[in-house]
Amino acid sequence: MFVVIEGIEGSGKSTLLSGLAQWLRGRGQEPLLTFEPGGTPAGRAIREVFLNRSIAIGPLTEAFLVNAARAQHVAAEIRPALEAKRIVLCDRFTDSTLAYQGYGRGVDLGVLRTLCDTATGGLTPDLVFVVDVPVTVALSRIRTRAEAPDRIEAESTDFHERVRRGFLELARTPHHSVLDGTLAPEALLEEAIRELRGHASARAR
Ligand code: Z5A
Repeated sequence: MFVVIEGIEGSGKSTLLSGLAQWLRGRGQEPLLTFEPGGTPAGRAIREVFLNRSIAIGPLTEAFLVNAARAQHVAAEIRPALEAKRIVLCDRFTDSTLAYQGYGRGVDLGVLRTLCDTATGGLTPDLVFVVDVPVTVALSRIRTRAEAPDRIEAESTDFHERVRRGFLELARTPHHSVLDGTLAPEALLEEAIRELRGHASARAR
């Protein structure tokens, strides 16, 4: 089963992903925990360029970079794990490209869908959690960090609002589940586990 967690930065995705992984391990599973852009040595190298504000790149280049990392990630990590019947928990996937480079940067959504489909070879998640929080809440969480803001973090509040709207529009499908990211971490995890269980039993029927 391929599960993706999406949302604006600071929404609590990584915290939720760790909680889900721990819960699955407690049930004897060995999930693959992974993230984008990254997930492979090539992906991590691409991520350095992607997030580094001192290297000038345009929106289309951003889209190509994340999809170059994704092609390697899907081929080398995600597909083999799924073929081995492992649950894959991935922090961000193609919706992030549509939300950030599409809704945020203005790259044509049709072009982005073609790029993403090419990179994934048509692989789509079974379930996408969208952890939704107001931009002000998310930004206040990440502004406590010591590191300088990266290329995306440095963007305006308007940009992050467009990205949030994008995630919510993209979530109007049966394989998406929007979670309230203002809940306490434990309550958010409970919600996600409930959804995951419901989804897994629907798949088993
Ligand atoms: N990007 C893109 O543009 N296009 C693409 O196709 C892809 C990505 C795949 C990667 O950033 C950037 O790449 C990302 C989009 C872009 N940039 N942005 N913005 P990243 O990997 O460095 O980081 P991130 O994925 O955006 O998220 P993050 O910084 O790791 O945040 P998070 O995972 O959403 O949240 P967290 O780390 O779990 O929690 C953040 C803080 O909130 C932390 O202090 C927690 O203790 C706290 N927290 C967590 N949960 C809660 C709850 N429930 N309540 C209260 N406080 C909480």
